[in-house]
Amino acid sequence: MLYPIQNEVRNRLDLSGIWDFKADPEGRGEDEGWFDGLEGARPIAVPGSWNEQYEDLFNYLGLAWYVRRAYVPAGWRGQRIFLRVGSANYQGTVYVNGERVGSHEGGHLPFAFEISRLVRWDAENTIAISVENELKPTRVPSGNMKSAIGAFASFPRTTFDFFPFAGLHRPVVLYSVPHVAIDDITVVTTIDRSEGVVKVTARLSEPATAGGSLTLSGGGTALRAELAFEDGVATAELRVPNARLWSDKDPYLYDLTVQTADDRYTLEVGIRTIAVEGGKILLNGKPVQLNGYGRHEDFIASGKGLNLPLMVKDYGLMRWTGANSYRTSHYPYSEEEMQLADREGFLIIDEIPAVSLQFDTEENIAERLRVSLQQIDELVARDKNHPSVVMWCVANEPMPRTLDLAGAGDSGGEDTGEAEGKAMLETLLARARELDPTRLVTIVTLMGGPQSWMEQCDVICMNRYWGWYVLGGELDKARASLEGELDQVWAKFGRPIIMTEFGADTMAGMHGHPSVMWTEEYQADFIRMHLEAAAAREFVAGMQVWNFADFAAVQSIMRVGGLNMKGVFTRTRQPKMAAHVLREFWARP
Ligand code: BDP
Repeated sequence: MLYPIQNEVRNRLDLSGIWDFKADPEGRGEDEGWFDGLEGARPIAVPGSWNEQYEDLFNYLGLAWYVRRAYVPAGWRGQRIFLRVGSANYQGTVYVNGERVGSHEGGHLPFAFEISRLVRWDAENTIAISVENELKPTRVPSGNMKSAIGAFASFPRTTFDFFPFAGLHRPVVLYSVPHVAIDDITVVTTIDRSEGVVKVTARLSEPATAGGSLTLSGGGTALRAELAFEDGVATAELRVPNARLWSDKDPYLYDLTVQTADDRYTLEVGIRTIAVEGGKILLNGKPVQLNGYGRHEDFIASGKGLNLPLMVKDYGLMRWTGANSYRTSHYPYSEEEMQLADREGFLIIDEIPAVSLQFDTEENIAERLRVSLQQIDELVARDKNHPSVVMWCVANEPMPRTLDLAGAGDSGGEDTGEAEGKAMLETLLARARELDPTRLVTIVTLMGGPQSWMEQCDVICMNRYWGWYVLGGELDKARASLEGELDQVWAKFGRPIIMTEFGADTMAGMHGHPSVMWTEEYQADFIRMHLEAAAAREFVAGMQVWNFADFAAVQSIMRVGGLNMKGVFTRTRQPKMAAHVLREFWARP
């Protein structure tokens, strides 16, 4: 799943823009041939969520159609042509010139179909994509669960705390490649004293025997190796003397080019290693702290749609607070986001959309397992070459049937689904580790969940809300509970701990002296308390505040105005007092 690029042998045409759009609540489009064009269509922006573009579509999660026409440039003739969708949430189906080409499920990862035989060279081509985002118990993440009925039910009925935005969220692109193309590249870097070792495996689109070359350039270095493809696969190793290592402080990128007789692909490569030793995470053999945020792809009007100016601005704001890290809570972010992280030196915990996994019936668990494994496969295939990605996260807050909020490690003899959960979660961890033994793997755990679910994690990632959902308003007691739990978990596992979530809803502009819940003062005190507790513990290897910015959640009595207000910044990116506390801790000269 190489990112489509433009060079002298490859082409790329971005179809972002205004498309025709029509909701299809009765599912008539396929029978009525809507793929040929939409009657009574309205304009819609791609990328973007439909929910934020039209008021009547705000809560619409059913089927909808996107259509546009495009020429394929004549210069692409003789090449293989693909249509690639960056993200269609949740299920996307592609039609070209009236023919159904294929479908993809899972809302946050790219998919591409070859359309060479369908292309018209002498006329415009009609491209249609239907997208459907129904909430279902078997999907990942799940919705419309029976258990969600009751006083804490939300609308829409998600199992997760963010708005289920729908639509084409990332660019749709046409691209072309030579007939025998470079299909995949895997880069693994290690360090041998002052040398950087770059091991590259390249795969062709055919099992051919062929020659090729590999070059690495940057910082005055230019290295070359031969590639001998057998059965379409070749490997080579380059040793970079006095390598300039990639890190959060110096995110140096080399250019790596794979060249074959017909094709050429260049990607940016950072030479770095990531490992764990005792209570430390080691980047290039040296301890590093992962300070930053849990985030969301979320903004007014664009919804979950790729928003490049916002992305650049957010990196600036994160840096301003001194952050060097974030988690792609709770789904894979755009490829553009990952590229920027490589360039800006952010350390990423890269997460699949397995948020709030529940362990109810055997059939549901089996289906969610299937989808989650597919998402791990696709995520690793997409992101494996990003130096910024240091850890795979295979689940956020999997949910036992009962919670042990007092932290006594005892469920009172009830069946919490611990065994089923452990089996599924360990299967997910094993898959990520098998696909990529060079990175760390983890599960982000829920407050009061079974500790046995952490056993196979390289890093213990904990979401904890001492002082908010538990002991709200009592920060002294909250601190004692937090410290007690951190010490207990360290004593038990002896592995680095990252607090992947801690946060307090805060209404910007609301003040209190003394500070009370929801005021800016309370959030500032709450965050200070957590950072102090962490600073006193060497085994805490990272602190990620929940959340970077206020974001759209679902409607419930817990979410004022449908927003989760735990942001350190407002939804329009103005700092709350807490941002200054973070600067004090993280951005000190
Ligand atoms: C955690 C979830 C996160 C929520 C957060 C909260 O991981 O998605 O938004 O709590 O309640 O449980 O704010």
